[in-house]
Amino acid sequence: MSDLADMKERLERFGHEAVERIHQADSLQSLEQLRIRYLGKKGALTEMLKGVGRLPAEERPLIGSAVNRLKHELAEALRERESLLQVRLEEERIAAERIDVTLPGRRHPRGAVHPVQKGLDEMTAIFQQLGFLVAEGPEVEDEFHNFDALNIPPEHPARAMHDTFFFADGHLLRTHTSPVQIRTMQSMVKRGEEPPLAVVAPGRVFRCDYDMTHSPMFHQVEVFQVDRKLSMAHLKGVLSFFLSSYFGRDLPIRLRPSYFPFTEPSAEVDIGCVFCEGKGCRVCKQTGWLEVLGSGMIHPNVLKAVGIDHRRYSGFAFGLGVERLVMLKHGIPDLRLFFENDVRFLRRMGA
Ligand code: 2U9
Repeated sequence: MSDLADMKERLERFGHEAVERIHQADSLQSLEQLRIRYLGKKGALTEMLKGVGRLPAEERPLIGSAVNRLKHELAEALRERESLLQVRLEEERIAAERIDVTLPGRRHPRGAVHPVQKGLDEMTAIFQQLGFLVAEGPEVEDEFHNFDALNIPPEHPARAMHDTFFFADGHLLRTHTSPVQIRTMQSMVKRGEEPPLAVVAPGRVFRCDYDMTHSPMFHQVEVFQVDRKLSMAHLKGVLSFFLSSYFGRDLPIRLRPSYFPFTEPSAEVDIGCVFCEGKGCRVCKQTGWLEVLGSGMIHPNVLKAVGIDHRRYSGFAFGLGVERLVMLKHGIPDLRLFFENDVRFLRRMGA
């Protein structure tokens, strides 16, 4: 075999092998390595072309064009393989990103208003319906607004350390929402205005007390109205409307004489037992009545403390514990259920 034929054969074998390797390259990286190996500056084909220059003159055109053809052939094979690998890469990416639209959706558990907040909102709305203004105030109070202005003197047991959370500087966590009423009346007087004034004060209150039926934090709704010639009859009318609205049916109510420092006369308010309809059961201790709130005519000293003339004006007031009323309405047996945040309870209550 002549040198020329031998050279051509080796060239062809080399070409076959190179094309084969290119076809087998399975990544763009390995393909790039092959491109460098064959067509790079120091690549095999470049070296071969340099070698063509050293051949006898008559062999140069033949071998030279064969090397050039091979160079183009390999370049074409590299391009082809590259676009194939790119398509494959794109297909893999799409396959990995594919969304199965038939999968069931992920459920986002829906939140709900806490039963205590719901009760508070419902109660507040009933008084708004009657024309009462909603008032809110600070949870950290001073002794004047929480006690003195409400005719609770310094030696009164309600001021003792074991009932009230005090701060070192003499401030305290309000033990009722009455200070909101005091502040509302004060700002009315400050504006140079006179009663009538009708306010509902819903909010969080704090007492250092914790057992089966007491939580150190609970909620109150307090209501008061000041005007000329208000009497216990007006009090009873508002109470009766409120309690029947909240419980969603006509309820008998009764007032029993009682004592609170901020009201005179004072009365505790009962409703006919919602569990036995007044026939007598375990919950009402066979009395047929359930105590639901405290009330009375605003004490003259309270009106004096805020600068309202108690000879011209009178007022009624009452306060209720929201948790207690929500428990009675929904037959909830234990106060602590409100604060444990067990979702089974919260869901049952409407979540
Ligand atoms: C002003 C004057 C008087 C509000 C009143 C009660 C009676 C009462 C309790 C019910 C259960 C508090 O949440 S509870 O523990 N409240 O018994 N509250 S009279 O009297 C006021 C309020 C504001 C200016």
